Amino acid sequence: MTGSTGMHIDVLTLFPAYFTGLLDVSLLGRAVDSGLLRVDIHDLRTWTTDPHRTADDMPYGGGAGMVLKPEPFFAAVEALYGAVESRPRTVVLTPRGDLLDQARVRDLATSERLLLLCGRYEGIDERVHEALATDEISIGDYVLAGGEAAAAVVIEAVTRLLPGVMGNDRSAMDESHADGLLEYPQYTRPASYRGMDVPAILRSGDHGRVAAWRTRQSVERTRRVRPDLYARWERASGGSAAPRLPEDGDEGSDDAAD
Ligand code: JF8
Repeated sequence: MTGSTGMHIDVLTLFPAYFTGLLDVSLLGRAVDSGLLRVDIHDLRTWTTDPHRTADDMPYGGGAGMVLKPEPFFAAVEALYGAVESRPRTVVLTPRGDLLDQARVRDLATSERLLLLCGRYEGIDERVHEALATDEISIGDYVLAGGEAAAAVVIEAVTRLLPGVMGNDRSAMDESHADGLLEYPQYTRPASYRGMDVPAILRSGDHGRVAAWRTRQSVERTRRVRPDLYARWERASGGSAAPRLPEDGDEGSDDAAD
């Protein structure tokens, strides 16, 4: 890994096999191969001490299910980072965490090192949250069986922001006025497929009108599908690019104009 631009991510999990393959393909594989990203997956059981390598125990106070013991997490952190003073950004993936959004992803992407802690069963002993976590993050309001899928989401979202991982087109676009809006519709060949035509404006060669059409599609789609994002974008941008469209069903008038 390069010292200046690379990121080093450690993952603590009871299921290291979950990440097999993930780091070999596509964007993540390329980032690893080009030295921009290093990911070390660690089996939490490495830091258990009993012959059965027990990582969980019954919850104090009773109740169904098991809780991950604190000792293996603390031992792992001490083994991986030595002095407790020099610890990296440590993210516990948990349904009760802050909802992950792109601002948080950008923030995490500025770290040189990340440690991702994955729980299972009923979760992780609270003392791990208190003493080791710098961040508690949830990827959405639905129930997973453990933190691994959420950790994979964090790794992918962060990696695509690392300098050199993606093309410059994308980076420029992320900073543009369209930041915070949903994507506009994309088409490729053929121009007509099973009776469905690519909007004529996209084939007109008029880059100004194409850009205006795309912006309007993004704005309108966001307003209809994600009013929460739309309100935030309007506040952030002053609604600069937001001339109101007529209601649903009138979108075709754009295309007819060509
Ligand atoms: C878990 C450990 C999660 N958005 C999310 N839904 N569910 C989870 C999650 C995370 C960790 C554990 N069950 C046991 C669920 C996140 N992040």
